[in-house]
Amino acid sequence: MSETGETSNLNPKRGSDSSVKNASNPLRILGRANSFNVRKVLWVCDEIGIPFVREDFGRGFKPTDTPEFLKLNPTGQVPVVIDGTNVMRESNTILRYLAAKHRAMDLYPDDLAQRQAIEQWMDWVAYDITHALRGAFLGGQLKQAPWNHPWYVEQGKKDLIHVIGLLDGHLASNGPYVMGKTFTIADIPVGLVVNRWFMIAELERPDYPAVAAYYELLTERPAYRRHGRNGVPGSRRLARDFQRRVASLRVTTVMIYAPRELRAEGQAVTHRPPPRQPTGSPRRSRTGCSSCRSDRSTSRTQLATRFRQSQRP
Ligand SMILES: N[C@@H](CCC(=O)N[C@@H](CS)C(=O)NCC(=O)O)C(=O)O
Repeated sequence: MSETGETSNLNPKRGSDSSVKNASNPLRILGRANSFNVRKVLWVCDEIGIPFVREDFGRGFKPTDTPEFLKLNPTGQVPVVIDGTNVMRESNTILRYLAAKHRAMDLYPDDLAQRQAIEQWMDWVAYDITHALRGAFLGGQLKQAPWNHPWYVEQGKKDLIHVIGLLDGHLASNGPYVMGKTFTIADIPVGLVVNRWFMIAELERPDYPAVAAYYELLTERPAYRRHGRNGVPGSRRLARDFQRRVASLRVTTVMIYAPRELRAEGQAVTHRPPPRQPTGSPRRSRTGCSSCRSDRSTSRTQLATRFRQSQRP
C-alpha cells in the first residue's frame, strides 16, 4: 500500500461521495497510531474491512491546537474521522457509527436491548476506567503532571484493580467475550484496557484468570495484534514484569508485536484491510495492509523504543 506523505489540507471533501466502500474516497483518520482512542478506530476498521487513510496528528506529531484542526475538533484531541462531509470525534461514537453504517450486525446488532448492553460496557470504560487509568497509567507510569500526585496514582491503581476485578467476574460467568459467545464492539475499548492492564509496571496485579484468558483470546485476532496488543516491554524492569506475567499466564510462546504503522511516523498511511470474515472465529490470515503487519525482524532496542511510544495515551 502506498504512503502518501504530507497531508494536503484538513477540509472535508465537499460534495464528495461519502461511501467509505469507495476506495477512491476512503475514510480519513486523523491521529497517531499509538493513541489509545485512535487504536479503537483502527481496530474496528480492520474488523469490518473498511479502507482508510491515516494521518499522524497529536502528541509528538502534527499539532491539534491549530485553528484548522480545532475547527474539526474543538477539544483538540485525536481521533478525528472524516467520512465524506461528515466530521466525527469521540472514538466510541465513531465505532458505533462505522459498525452501524457498514451493517456489521455481529459487532453491533440492530436489537436495542443488545445495543444498550454493548454500549454500557463502552461507556463504563470511557468514564470509570479512564479515571482509574489517569492515576495508574498517566500519573504512575508516564509520570505526567498533574496525574502523578502520589495519592492520585495510588487511588488510580486501587480503582483499576477494582474495575478489572469486576470485569474478571463478568467474563468468568458470562464470557468469553464481553457480550458472551461473540466478539462485538464492546470488546474494543475493553480489550485495549486489558492490554494496558498487563502493560502497567509497578502494579500488584491480582490473579484474574478470566481476564488473562480474554487477553489471549483477543490476541488470536489479527486486528488486535495490529492495533491493541502491540507493545513489548520497554525496560529491564518491564521486561521482568512481562516475563512474570507470561509465566503466570502459562503462555508457551511469546510473540512480539510491533506494527509497521508505528514506523510510518509523520506520514499519511493508506490502509486497505483484508476482506472481512465472519466473526466469532478470529481471522488468522496474515495478509492485508503491509503498513501494519507485525515485524519480528526489528531489533529489541527499536521495539523497546516503539513500546514506550505506544504506551503514550
Ligand atoms: N473522549 C475522547 C478522548 C480522546 C483523547 O483523549 N485523545 C487523546 C489520545 S488517546 C489525545 O488527543 N491526546 C492528546 C494528543 O495526542 O495530542 C475519545 O474517546 O475520542
